[in-house]
Amino acid sequence: MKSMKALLAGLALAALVLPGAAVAADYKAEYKLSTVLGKPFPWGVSGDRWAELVKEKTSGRITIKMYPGTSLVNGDQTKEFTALRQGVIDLAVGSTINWSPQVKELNLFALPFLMPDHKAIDALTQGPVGKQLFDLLATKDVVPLAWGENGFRELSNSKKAVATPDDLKGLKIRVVGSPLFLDTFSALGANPTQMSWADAQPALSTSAVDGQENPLAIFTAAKLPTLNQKHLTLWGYVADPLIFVVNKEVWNSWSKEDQEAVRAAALQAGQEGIALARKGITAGDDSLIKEIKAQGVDVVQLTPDQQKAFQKATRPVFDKWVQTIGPALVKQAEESIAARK
Ligand code: X2X
Repeated sequence: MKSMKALLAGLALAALVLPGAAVAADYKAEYKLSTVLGKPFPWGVSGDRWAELVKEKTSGRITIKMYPGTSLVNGDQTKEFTALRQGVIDLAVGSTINWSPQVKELNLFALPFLMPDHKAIDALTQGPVGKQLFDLLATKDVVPLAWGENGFRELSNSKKAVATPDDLKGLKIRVVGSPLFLDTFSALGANPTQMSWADAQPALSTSAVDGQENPLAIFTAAKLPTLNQKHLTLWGYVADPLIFVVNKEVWNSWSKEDQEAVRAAALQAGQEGIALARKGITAGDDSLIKEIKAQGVDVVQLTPDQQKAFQKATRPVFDKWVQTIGPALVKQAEESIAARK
């Protein structure tokens, strides 16, 4: 009896002296973070930065390892969200496009010509639309923490300059795994084919497909001009935000203090990542576009009238997908964009 008391007193003392150790006992030695792209792509830099900031802000209590190439789901980007829900993935910095097969509202960002500029993206992610989408994600076994950015997706191909929908006729274009993209490119008369990013690069290099669409930071970092992509059209038809999330069970296993550290780290990494994703592609700083031209790529910047022709051709697709996404959410998005500063 006496020794039991002593033991309990000793345990209580240990808990007082070593609170960190007591908490850390239910923590995993390492948490798995999924991304499609690693460094030096802005996407990979964001994931890496999140991991680094978490380590710093939790004094090493939480260690995150990044798995780029969506390797935790064998490269199948469209399975990432499901794996995250199931706990196969602990955290992710994921694309709205890749999660849209499971979360149909995320197709919002792929509505052709919804967002005219970067401020329009911010009006959505930082406004009521962003909040509604986070509330929705929170009902799906994940805790959304911050927005990042993949970016405006520009069109490239190996065959010819594209300035009108007619120029796209018959071109074989690799698109991401969301049916909305098939509809958009079919409406433009192209021949879209769905594949993962991992499959896209060999398909471009062997000319199994003629073209693709991705943000300019990816176009350059993946060296697409060396994969026959000599024609680029700046049309800004859709933009893809990224979302920082944690699996809910994992989140619940952390102390309040650590949860807030992980959230603050995500917000900071997200902000830095957005700045990086926009570097060199704005009116104020178009250095990346200049760099692309210097690589011998023929760059077509659509005039507003030329852009309208693409918008008109894809309007039926926009209208069709409003029904899937939800008319109220799309209306809120259009209002937020119209009111942007
Ligand atoms: O597959 C793509 O095109 C990429 C890398 O941009 C996404 O994951 C959405």
